Amino acid sequence: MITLYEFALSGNCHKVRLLLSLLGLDYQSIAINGGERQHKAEAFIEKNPFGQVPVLTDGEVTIRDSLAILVYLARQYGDEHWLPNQAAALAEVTEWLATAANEVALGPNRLRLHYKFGRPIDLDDAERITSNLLSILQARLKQHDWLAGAQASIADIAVYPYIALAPEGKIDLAPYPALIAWMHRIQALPAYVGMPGMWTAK
Ligand SMILES: N[C@@H](CCC(=O)N[C@@H](CS)C(=O)NCC(=O)O)C(=O)O
Repeated sequence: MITLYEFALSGNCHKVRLLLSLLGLDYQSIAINGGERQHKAEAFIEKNPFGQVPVLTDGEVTIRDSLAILVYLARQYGDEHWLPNQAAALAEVTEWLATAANEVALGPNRLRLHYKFGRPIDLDDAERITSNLLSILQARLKQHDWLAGAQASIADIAVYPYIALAPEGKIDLAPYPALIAWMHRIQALPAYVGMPGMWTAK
């Protein structure tokens, strides 16, 4: 049995929910109560010493970090296009996983934390990182349907949530039409699931 420990409003948790659904995997969701700081309680720290969600367990396996979980699910249960075997193709997917952990987290994710949840941040820095990131994504997606390779991969799943949630961080996506077309493609995948606050086609 797969179990996902999560916050409902977390984009990092959404990455995992989305891939689980796209792969048609059954799982149980355990909602962690952030207000009661359940994620910092001893029982949870045993699963993730950083005290963060998401955490996924699958039988005896426990994995922390959304990107590590995507890698696990894709390799364990997915077709090869989600996480290629060939070295250069695997590296291309990994480039975007690194972008999700760095620029996406420091840009649109931080802006949403600020505007939606009141977290103090360096606004200029987050806006500069976001604007550079969106331009790079726009350039890639103007030429290609997907971030890595010719089919959807975990590169797309890793980057997508905080881009689709960008309007909650007061980011206007209208100047990036190729990004909007890519979000349409992701939302059209069979068994796609969204979450509140995400950009959707009008
Ligand atoms: N690198 C981690 C980041 C996880 C993360 O920041 N989780 C947030 C929710 S989106 C969290 O648990 N925050 C509570 C805290 O850090 O105390 C991942 O990708 O899973």
